[in-house]
Amino acid sequence: MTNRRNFLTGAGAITGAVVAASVSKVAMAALPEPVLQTKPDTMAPLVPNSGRPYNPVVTLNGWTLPWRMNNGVKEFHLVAEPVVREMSPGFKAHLWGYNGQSPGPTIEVVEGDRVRIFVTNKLPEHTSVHWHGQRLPNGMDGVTGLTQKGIDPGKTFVYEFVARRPGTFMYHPHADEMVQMAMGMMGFWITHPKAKHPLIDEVDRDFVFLLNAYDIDPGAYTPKIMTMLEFNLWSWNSRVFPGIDPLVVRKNDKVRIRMGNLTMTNHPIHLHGHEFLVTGTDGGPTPKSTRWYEVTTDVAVGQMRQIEFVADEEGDWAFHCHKSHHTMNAMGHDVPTMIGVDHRKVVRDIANLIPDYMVMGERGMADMGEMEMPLPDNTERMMSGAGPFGTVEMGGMFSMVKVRKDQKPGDYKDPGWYKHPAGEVAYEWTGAMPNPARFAAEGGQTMPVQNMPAKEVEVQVRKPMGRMKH
Ligand SMILES: [Cu+2]
Repeated sequence: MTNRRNFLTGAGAITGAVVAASVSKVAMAALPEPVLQTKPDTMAPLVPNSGRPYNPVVTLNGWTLPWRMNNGVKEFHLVAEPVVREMSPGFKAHLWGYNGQSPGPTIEVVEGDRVRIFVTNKLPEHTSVHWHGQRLPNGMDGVTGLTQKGIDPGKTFVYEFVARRPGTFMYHPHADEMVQMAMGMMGFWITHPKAKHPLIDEVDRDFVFLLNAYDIDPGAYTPKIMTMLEFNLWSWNSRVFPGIDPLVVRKNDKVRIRMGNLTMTNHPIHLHGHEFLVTGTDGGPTPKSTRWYEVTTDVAVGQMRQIEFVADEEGDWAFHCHKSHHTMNAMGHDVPTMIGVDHRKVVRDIANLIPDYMVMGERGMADMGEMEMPLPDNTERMMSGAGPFGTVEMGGMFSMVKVRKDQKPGDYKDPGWYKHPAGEVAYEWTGAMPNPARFAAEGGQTMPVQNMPAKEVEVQVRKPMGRMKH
């Protein structure tokens, strides 16, 4: 899957283009030329060519916005506009975003930088940009109606402030928020420390992505904006597995991953094969005395978390949200739980009438990963991803951390599948099967029930998937 695409196409793929149409050329003359991106590829880190140096981040399936230095001020130009986002190969969504993509480009600056951001609105309604988590003058906080007038369609506003504290931040509209965030308007912001910081370690790899969610009916292109709970596409940077690029690292690299949650529910993010420390939150780096090792960290709504670990175990390690419905994509069918129901006779009878008839789910849902079901155009399959041992049966918020000893420093190209050393893959047992030893029941110790049901019932587990809306 990832091999089908060019993982890192380099800075050359960032195409400069002057925004045309509703904003006049004269008005734009004094502004930095907006840089647009049309591809969903993970772009090479943008090494700073002016200002203080730093180790740039890698935005998963995204990119960093170039800037212009103007008398010591870093000038950026964001264009809020409708965009087409390929959420995974062959599945496109009509979203709103910035500079050609959703999410918008990552903004990277250094603690102490004076930053000026021009925001041009090419949406059909007003907008604003809130710089989530920043210390800044109140009037630069971007809350429409409260701290500024909305930016009307065709207008450009200027935000200017000093990036006062190092850390992990986000940006998003604070105008018609429910609609604009449901449509994909958001981006990441990193403020690097200006000098060695006692709580911020230098790392070899620094990845960033936003947790976001959409409700797009199978076959449709545009998200439903009124949805509060029943989202059906759980994405990282507006991509769903198998469209999310792997996080490629060299063995023994120190790795930092920064995540921000702009969905309406929490996401317990889980890494296989390694333990990590939460080294930062929305409020900046965490004091060392508060850190403990985990393999799952919950990222609540509106929060940011940065995790760090040494990648000292080679392999293809799953990295995903631990809510199982968040590692599946949209499904258009009503699927009752069929586990344990033997349909064979019924199917044989119906198949006599309807030759293509099939039943889903009587052995679990894994068959769905392999079945070539006819789907409406532009529909992401519920779970897929061709792995080295078959279908991965995942969707949504799922990727891999690929740890390789021969990966070069600074090389983020997908190395392909891990080649397991002989004897290190789970294998089928073909020897004799001894009879299992079963313990005698040790019941009779529970507290007596007062009102016993008239007849004993054996409960059948029914998975909560009535409408397959996760
Ligand atoms: Cu989740």
